[in-house]
Amino acid sequence: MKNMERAYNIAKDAYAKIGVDTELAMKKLSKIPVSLHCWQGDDVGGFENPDAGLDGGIMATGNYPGKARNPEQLRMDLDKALSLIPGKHRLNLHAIYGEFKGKKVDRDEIAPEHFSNWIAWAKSKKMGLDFNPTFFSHPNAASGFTLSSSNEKIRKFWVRHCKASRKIAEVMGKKLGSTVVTNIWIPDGYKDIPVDRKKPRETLKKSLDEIFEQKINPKYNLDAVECKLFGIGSESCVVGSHEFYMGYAVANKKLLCLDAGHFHPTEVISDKISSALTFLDEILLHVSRPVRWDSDHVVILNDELNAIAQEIIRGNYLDRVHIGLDFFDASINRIAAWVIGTRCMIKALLMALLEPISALKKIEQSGDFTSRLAILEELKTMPFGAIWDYYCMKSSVPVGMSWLNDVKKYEDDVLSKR
Ligand code: RNT
Ligand code: ZN
Repeated sequence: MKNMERAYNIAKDAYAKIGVDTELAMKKLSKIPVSLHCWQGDDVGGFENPDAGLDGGIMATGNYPGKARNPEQLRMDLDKALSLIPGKHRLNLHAIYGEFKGKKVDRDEIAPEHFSNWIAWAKSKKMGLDFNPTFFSHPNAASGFTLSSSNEKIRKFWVRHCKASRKIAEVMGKKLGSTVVTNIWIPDGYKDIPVDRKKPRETLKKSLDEIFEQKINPKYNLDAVECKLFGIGSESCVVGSHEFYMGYAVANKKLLCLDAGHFHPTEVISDKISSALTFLDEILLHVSRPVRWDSDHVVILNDELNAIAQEIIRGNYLDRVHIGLDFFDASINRIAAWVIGTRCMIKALLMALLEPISALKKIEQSGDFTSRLAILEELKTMPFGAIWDYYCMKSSVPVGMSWLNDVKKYEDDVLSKR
């Protein structure tokens, strides 16, 4: 404790010398919510049918023991993860995580009552919720097409599902006094080269228009649309592409969801944030980590994560960017996955908050790119770790790697007995 404070004070002075107020940075950081995705806790399984497999071109590989099998377990695991993460955050739920009490409730029949336990849980923790209709792992998605389906019955089913989801989100927003972001991601696409790319895209537009005919107060719910380049089994054409949803979001004042794993391998979402926000009021991020064909590895503190955080902070976009996480790894302890990914996101935000931004901008505007490069590199070895440790301590969560002991103990006491 003493050493940590000493280290903090030395670091604080070092940052003060370059014009950075570490206290202010930590204060700002404590107000940035990250939306934790519930689906890391059970490999995107949900509670409709515990034996149903995951489809839709996404995949959780691995079979690490102890995954949550019911809502109580998932909430317990989330409680554990949240106790190891500094700050106040949100929970992002998928529609398949409703509590149906063994009853068959089809996706177009889901209602707020199926989420009342989640709402009560969030309320007790003063947390906000976010929401997602689930367009995969369902017989009506088996053809690979949902909102862009040429089968009118199927298409209408998914339109109803999405409308029901937005109604649930509205109630969540009202009850929790915190705006819900409802994100639409559909898996629709072709494995092989299609003849007609136009028809499914026109159909998708029509479905979205029908969904949004149902007006919901933006105080309670905001809608986002998530684009993707390809999925497993939709390698040749994804209906909801970047251009499609960028266009749709701009034309209809929706949020665009940028998932870090949904673009060409050398394309990065950090470079898209300021472009998208030139034309859109708000965006949603799915912070993830693409590796080869997989778009959903656990987030780590890499260059792109830093760049994402820098773009948000340098652009002063905090009230226009909703930060959500999206990864699922079933090969490691699932609670650790949440903790690692979320702590990394917060670390990246803190690093970005510790930059001498206005000085750097001035240097850049003056054309002194030599100083820009030199300073950006020197910043990398500033004593960031001391600020991070102090922030964790002040937030009453474990400092450094000590959180791992908590997770291991929880694994022994709880997970290994499931
Ligand atoms: C899939 C999308 C989508 C999902 C979640 C489960 O590629 O990223 O966001 O990961 O909805
Ligand atoms: Zn995503």
